[in-house]
Amino acid sequence: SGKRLRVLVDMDGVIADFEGGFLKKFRARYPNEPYITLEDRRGFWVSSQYGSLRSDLCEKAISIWESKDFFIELEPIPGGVQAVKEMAKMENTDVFICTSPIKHYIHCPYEKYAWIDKHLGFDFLEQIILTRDKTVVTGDILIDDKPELIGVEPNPSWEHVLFTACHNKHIPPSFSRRRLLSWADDWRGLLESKRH
Ligand code: UMP
Repeated sequence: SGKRLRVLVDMDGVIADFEGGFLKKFRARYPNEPYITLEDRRGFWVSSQYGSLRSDLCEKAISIWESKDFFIELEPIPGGVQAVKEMAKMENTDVFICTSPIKHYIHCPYEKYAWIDKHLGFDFLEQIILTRDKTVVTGDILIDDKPELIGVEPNPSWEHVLFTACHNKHIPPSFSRRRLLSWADDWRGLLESKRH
């Protein structure tokens, strides 16, 4: 009522298909190594699950997203780009893309900007927040597939809405946390629920 709504939208796993892009490039680069299907993914950290499959697979997994062109070539998650464009055009609504770059910084931050330019347009570069700690960013909602968002701020201003991904879909429903099952789910209703 009278106030603008600030929506923070995560990038990897929410609008850009990190998991699909990873698996495709891992299999292409390491055709003779075992891999984890998207159906069998558990836990946010791909590197941890690969490392538990066989210890040397942890660094092989990391080599994939540290490579040039990994982030820019990620496919959009179905409906995500359209939803973000639509919410950005809504009255009294500010949308920011809030994403954590990897610390191997030679390609990733640049390619995240290039991806947003390519899929959401040059003007959307104004809306990018790169941070490793999302708890210090203020907003009304954060749509993110990472189950645990921790940082230096113990009481973040946003409500974390868990976006369903292959790695988190087995986490049991919780009364204290809402989910968005996909971009076909009712994200408009979610935003409306925060305007009161
Ligand atoms: N990431 C890793 N290791 C993994 C999986 C992902 O470093 O096993 C990176 C990729 C993304 C970042 O840059 O973590 C996730 O960012 P957010 O989706 O939390 O913004």
